[in-house]
This record gives sequence, structure tokens and C-alpha cells, in this order.
Amino acid sequence: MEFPADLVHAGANVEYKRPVLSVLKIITTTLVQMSNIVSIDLLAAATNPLYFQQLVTTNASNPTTIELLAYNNTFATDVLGSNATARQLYNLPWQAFHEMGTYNKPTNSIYVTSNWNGSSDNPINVTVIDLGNNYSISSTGYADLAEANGGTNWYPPGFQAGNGTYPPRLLFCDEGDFYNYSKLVSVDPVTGESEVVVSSFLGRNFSSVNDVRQHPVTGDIWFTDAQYGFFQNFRPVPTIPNQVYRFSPTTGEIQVVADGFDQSNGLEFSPDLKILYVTDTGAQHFSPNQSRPATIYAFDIIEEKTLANRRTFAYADNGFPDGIHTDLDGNVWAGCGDGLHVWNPEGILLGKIWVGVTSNNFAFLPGAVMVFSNAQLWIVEGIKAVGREICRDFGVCQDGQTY
Ligand SMILES: *[C@@H]1O[C@H](CO)[C@@H](O)[C@H](O)[C@H]1NC(C)=O
Ligand SMILES: *[C@@H]1O[C@H](CO)[C@@H](O)[C@H](O)[C@H]1NC(C)=O
Ligand SMILES: *[C@@H]1O[C@H](CO)[C@@H](O)[C@H](O)[C@H]1NC(C)=O
Ligand SMILES: *[C@@H]1O[C@H](CO)[C@@H](O)[C@H](O)[C@H]1NC(C)=O
Ligand SMILES: *[C@@H]1O[C@H](CO)[C@@H](O)[C@H](O)[C@H]1NC(C)=O
Ligand SMILES: *[C@@H]1O[C@H](CO)[C@@H](O)[C@H](O)[C@H]1NC(C)=O
Ligand SMILES: *[C@@H]1O[C@H](CO)[C@@H](O)[C@H](O)[C@H]1NC(C)=O
Ligand SMILES: *[C@@H]1O[C@H](CO)[C@@H](O)[C@H](O)[C@H]1NC(C)=O
Ligand SMILES: *[C@@H]1O[C@H](CO)[C@@H](O)[C@H](O)[C@H]1NC(C)=O
Ligand SMILES: CC(=O)N[C@H]1CO[C@H](CO)[C@@H](O)[C@@H]1O
Repeated sequence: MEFPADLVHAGANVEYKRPVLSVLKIITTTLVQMSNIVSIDLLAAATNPLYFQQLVTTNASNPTTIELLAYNNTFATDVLGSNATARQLYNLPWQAFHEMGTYNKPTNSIYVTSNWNGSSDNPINVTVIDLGNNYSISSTGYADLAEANGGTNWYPPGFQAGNGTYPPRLLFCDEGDFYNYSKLVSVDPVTGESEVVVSSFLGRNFSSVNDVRQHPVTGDIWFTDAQYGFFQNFRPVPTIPNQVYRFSPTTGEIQVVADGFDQSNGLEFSPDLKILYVTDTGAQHFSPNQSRPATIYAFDIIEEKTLANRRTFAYADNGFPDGIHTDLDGNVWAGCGDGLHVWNPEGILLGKIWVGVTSNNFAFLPGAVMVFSNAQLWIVEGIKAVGREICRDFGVCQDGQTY
């Protein structure tokens, strides 16, 4: 089945194929690379534009090395700690590790979405990383999910913390295609059952919903919309601005809480739930343009429902900040053009987990962080930083932590 020609703009070569619900392949190869923490001399860098090129000698077109770069001493002492070790888990012939990175406790697995391969003959997969089986991976798909991107855990209305009979579901951003709405889709990863949660703004189509978080106190779903399905030739011309939405799954109430972005993309709460961070990946449309935004904005969250006091939090020196998470110290981590960047709550760059290639997203595990660099998967183990959602997702909580 082909998309009608009038839906497809010049250059596109897209055909429709129904997503499959099946495990495609299981792989268990592991490459190991250890790494030490390298201190950056910021004063030397300030007057030598070639400083970083001379520092990092890895051949980035064939990446096998991961470097831990401290731009501030606390990156080594407090964020990673002296025990941190880094290694590559996979370097595959396809881009299995792109977005999401959500842990599901019943399956003890991390769910990652693969990158768009250029044809709906080969729809975006969900890559399942089994933490109970040496990080072995398999690829799958779900009935209601056309082209998945970001995601999170979702505790549906009525969920009681610790109620093991009703585990959280995975919540996927589905970018949609020429036939299917862009929407949020909930999946039970044990049964494979899927369900549409929201597929329009009061009847208006989304462009390509990109990433999503659930407010752990109100249960509201906060998500972003961007235009990547259009840029990648599998969605029609956008008919709505790029915005951040708040949706109540209990009442259906939906509200635009922020606009004015080039491409609103990743979003994340501060650990005290007082701030929302939103990444703008405007530097990438049909092609890259580094004079457009590669920026993280911060907003104050007012009464758990609306946003105020938009400000520029950080600009990434390499690529653009895409997926974003916070740790319990309030540091802000984002996947960028050369790996993960970590800023303190004042927006000062503390360090990088450098892999030399675009790393769109990542996942915190207890004591570790996994980095998704599309064809490559990396892990840094033995870290001190604790992801904001480790307590909720893994049940590994700090004293007194309630969400
Ligand atoms: C995990 O996989 C790697 C690479 O295949 C292998 O060297 C290692 O022994 C495995 N570990 C376990 C516990 O199976
Ligand atoms: C980098 O790796 C690519 C791909 O393996 C290779 O073609 C190229 O020669 C390498 N460049 C250098 C400077 O090693
Ligand atoms: C480093 O790891 C060892 C072994 O797991 C542990 O005993 C020690 O407390 C850790 N040190 C730090 C500074 O985290
Ligand atoms: C699509 O996937 C195939 C293998 O599954 C790979 O050879 C090809 O390079 C991929 N293309 C893109 C654009 O990712
Ligand atoms: C889906 O996974 C299979 C292998 O499991 C791979 O060959 C294919 O290229 C993947 N497609 C995408 C779009 O990631
Ligand atoms: C768990 O939650 C489900 C759904 O709300 C409910 O039906 C069930 O009674 C709850 N079980 C316990 C033990 O609270
Ligand atoms: C909204 O999306 C649906 C599903 O792709 C499509 O059938 C419909 O024509 C779209 N509506 C508009 C106004 O673009
Ligand atoms: C890059 O983006 C800027 C700002 O939108 C625009 O003025 C410029 O023409 C673009 N450059 C190219 C090469 O497209
Ligand atoms: C280094 O980071 C620490 C912790 O975030 C911060 O207090 C300090 O001001 C930073 N130092 C510099 C020189 O930016
Ligand atoms: C995942 C999904 O909703 N797929 C649907 C996309 O649209 C085609 C054509 O209408 C349907 O056949 C698929 O089921």
C-alpha cells in the first residue's frame, strides 16, 4: 500500500506497512571500553578555539570510545564519582537506540525507540533491553503504535503506589504517518495490549508529538509537539504551532502551557517539581542549521498546572539538546551532538559523557546511565547521580523520598 502522491512532498519515498507485534531478533554481543575522567581547562579553551579538537582524538565516524569530560570539578567528585566506568554495549548496523528509554519493572527491561529508517516499509521499532539477561536486546512493535518517539512510564488514574496488581504502563509518543493520527499511546508491555490516550487538541491534529512526562503528584501528562514527521517525509504539512500541552487523563482537560518554540522537543521536571525544562531542537529541520536554537528553556510551574517566567537555561555547544532528564541534585542532563551534557541548576556546564556522535536520549538506572547514540548503546556504571524517576520506576528510593 502506498501513500497517495499528493500527500507526499518532493523527495519522499514512503510506503505504508502495518506495524508488527513480534520479536524480531535477539542479540547479546558486548564491546567493552573503560574510561577515566578528563579535566577540561576552561581558561585554555577560552583562548584556543582548537582546544577541544586537540583534546578528543577519537575517530568519531567509527566510534568505539567514550570519554568522561569534567568542565567543573564537581562532575568528577559529585556527579559521576570516582567509581564511574564507561563502556560500549552495542554498535549495530541499524539505529536501534534513539529515544524514550523507559524502565518497566514487571519485565525488568528498558524500552527504547529506534530511529526512522527512511521508509514506512521498515517502521520504527521498539528495542527492548533486558536488564536481567546481560543487556540482551530484541525488537518489537505494538498494534496502535505507528511511528514511536519519546515516552515515559504512565500510572493511569486509580493507580495506587505499591499496588503490584496494576503496574504502570508505557506511554509512547506516536508521531503518526500519512494515515494515522499523531497521538499518545499506552502499552502494557507484558501483554502487548495498546490503547490510544489522546489523539488531538480538541479536534485539531498534532504535528508529531515528541516527548512526554507524567507529573508524579497530579498524574497529569505533559507533552511536546514538533514537526519531525513532516521533516522526515512521513507526516503532512503541520497545521498547528509547536507547543507544550498539559492533559488530564482523569477529566480529558487539555491546555496549551507554552509556545514560541522553533521545535519543542524534550521536557522534564526539576526534582522538586517547581521547574519545567523544555528543549528546542530548531537547529534540525530538513537539514541542520546551527544558527537556529539548540537551547533549553526553563519555566516556573504555577500551582502544578501552568507555566510562567520563561528563561534561557542553557545552549548546547554541539548539536542540539534533545532528550532531557534531571537528577536528585537538580542537575539537568540532555542528549546532544557529541554525547550527554550535564548542567547544574544555574545552567553551568559541569561535564559531558562524550561519545563523539549524536546521542538523542538516555536512561538513568540505579547507579548507572545508558546513552542512546542510535547505532550505538553505551553505559556508564558506578555513578553517584540518581535520576529523578529512579524511585518511582525502579522502587529504589532515598530516605523520605515520596515520588
Ligand atoms: C555478557 O555478555 C558478554 C558479551 O557477550 C560476555 O562476555 C559476558 O560473559 C556476559 N555476561 C554474563 C553474565 O552472561
Ligand atoms: C575513521 O574511521 C573511518 C571508518 O572506519 C575510516 O574510513 C577513516 O579512515 C578513519 N579516519 C581516521 C583519521 O582514522
Ligand atoms: C566504589 O565501589 C565500591 C564497590 O562497589 C564500593 O564499596 C565503594 O563504596 C564505592 N565508592 C564510592 C566512592 O562510591
Ligand atoms: C535502514 O536499516 C538498514 C538495516 O536494517 C540499514 O542497512 C540502513 O542503513 C538503514 N538506513 C537508515 C537511513 O537508517
Ligand atoms: C527493526 O529491527 C530490525 C532487527 O531487529 C532491523 O533489521 C530493522 O532495521 C529495524 N528497523 C528500524 C526502523 O529500526
Ligand atoms: C490495584 O489497583 C486496581 C486498579 O485501580 C484495583 O482494581 C485493585 O483493587 C487495586 N488492588 C489493591 C490491592 O489495592
Ligand atoms: C487529521 O489526521 C487524520 C488522520 O491522519 C486525517 O484523516 C485528517 O484528514 C487530518 N485532519 C486535518 C484537518 O488535517
Ligand atoms: C539558517 O537559519 C537562519 C535563521 O533561520 C537563516 O537566516 C539562514 O538563511 C539559514 N541558513 C541556511 C544555509 O539555510
Ligand atoms: C562548579 O559546580 C558547582 C556545583 O554545581 C558550583 O557550585 C560552582 O559554582 C561551579 N564552579 C564554577 C567555577 O562554575
Ligand atoms: C498503528 C496504526 O494505527 N496503524 C493504522 C494506520 O493507518 C492504516 C490505514 O488506515 C491502518 O490500516 C493501520 O492500522
